[in-house]
Amino acid sequence: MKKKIIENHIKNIEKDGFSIIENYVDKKSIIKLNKEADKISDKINQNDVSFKSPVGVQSSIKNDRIVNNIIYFSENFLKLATSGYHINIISKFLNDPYYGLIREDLPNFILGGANIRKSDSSLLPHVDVRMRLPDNIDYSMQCILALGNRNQNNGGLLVAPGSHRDVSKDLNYDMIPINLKKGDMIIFFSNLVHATSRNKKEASWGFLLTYKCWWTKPQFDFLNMFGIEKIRKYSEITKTLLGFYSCPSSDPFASASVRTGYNKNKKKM
Ligand SMILES: O=C(O)CCC(=O)C(=O)O
Repeated sequence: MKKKIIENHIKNIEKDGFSIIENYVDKKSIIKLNKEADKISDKINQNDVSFKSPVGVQSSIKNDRIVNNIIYFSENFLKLATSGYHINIISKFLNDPYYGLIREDLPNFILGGANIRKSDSSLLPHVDVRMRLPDNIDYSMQCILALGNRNQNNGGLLVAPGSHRDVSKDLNYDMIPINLKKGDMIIFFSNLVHATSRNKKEASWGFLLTYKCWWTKPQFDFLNMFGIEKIRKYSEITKTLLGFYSCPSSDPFASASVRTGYNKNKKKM
């Protein structure tokens, strides 16, 4: 049953560049996650000098409520980012088939970033990759889990279906709105042209996830952020996604192969 569902999402993503998992997270959990999101966000002072605003196209959302690395503050968000069948779907695209040191049916890609944002301001059409490659060469994917209804009236996502296979720098496409209900998750290629609509109603939280091939530059150094001792306690899949098995070593005697497998737990910092 799950296999068929996963295959259908893979087909949608290949064709359109995105797919929507409806009711991915149940309503009760969504209520809890919203409460937690509000609580964590209330504690963070975005006006503090240590809070770094988004840059480039993303600077338009600098005044929105944002919690970068929500997974650092919440085990519930970390669990959502590192488990569930969206990981199986993404493995199809981002797993390195030559990795060799982790079982092929398990993820060997990494989590690039995981933040929450309230959809107050809109984002212009953009892609979140530095190279738009033709054919089936993909190295970065994103997910948005809607913690409230997110649609064309309250800052929801707009996408240009099929644009993930274009290499043009001109991002002038016809866009369609993605109307997510709370608990729905969209998975899309980071090279799919996307934007967000203007918010005319009440903004809501979105949990924004970026996953990347293990060999790309990570957005965050989770090993140092969480601390190696804490990371060691997580499951093998969580460790992999946090970069534990593919982190460049600072040990001059370490192997030149950056990637390692589950049996090698003695990573030196
Ligand atoms: O916050 C959103 O809903 C979309 C965010 C987005 O487009 C991005 O992070 O690239």
